[in-house]
Amino acid sequence: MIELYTTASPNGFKITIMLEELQIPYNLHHIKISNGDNKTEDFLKLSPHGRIPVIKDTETGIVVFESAAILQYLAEKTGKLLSNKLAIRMQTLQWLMFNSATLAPLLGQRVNFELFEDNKIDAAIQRYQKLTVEAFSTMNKHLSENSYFAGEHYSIADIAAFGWLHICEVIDFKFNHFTHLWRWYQQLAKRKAVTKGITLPNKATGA
Ligand SMILES: N[C@@H](CCC(=O)N[C@@H](CS)C(=O)NCC(=O)O)C(=O)O
Repeated sequence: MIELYTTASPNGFKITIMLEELQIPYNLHHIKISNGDNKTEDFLKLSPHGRIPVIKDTETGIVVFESAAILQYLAEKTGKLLSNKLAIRMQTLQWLMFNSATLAPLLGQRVNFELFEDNKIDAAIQRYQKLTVEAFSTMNKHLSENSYFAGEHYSIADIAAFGWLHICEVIDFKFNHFTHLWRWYQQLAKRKAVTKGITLPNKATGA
């Protein structure tokens, strides 16, 4: 059984989408960040940096934090959504890492400076708008020649990117003029596991 500790957030959505795609049993424990649930002693034993998502696989005893590592673990465990063919596997992992190292941190800063920060700093707002639009453009170009991030193969790289792109859609960080990225987004949004994955953390109770 997979024990998942998460909330409704871009990094959290990735894992509920993945578990819904895999159709494997899991328990969802809702971590309320505003209550500081992610800073308790027990939670820090699972996720030492105090962030969601984190999973514990009771079958193997393995605990994994960092959304990309969790996606990879679940893919390895089930043999799904990460090909064993080296070229496809590397294409998947490179876009998975692009998400963790480039897209997600840049969008996180953009959300902070554009929406959360009381003191609006023009230079910071413009910098993160420019860098996120540059990332959208790179993804758009790739998707103009490929159905998914790993070519013709739907994979964990798509799930990782969707978590953040969905938040962009919700908070109106527009990307629909990047027509290939928008086509890909709409295609994923129709998947049953994706619609369920982005609503589930809201419904969970407990923790
Ligand atoms: N790189 C991490 C980022 C995790 C992260 O920042 N999670 C946020 C929610 S999306 C969080 O737990 N925030 C709580 C906090 O900052 O105290 C991942 O991909 O899992």
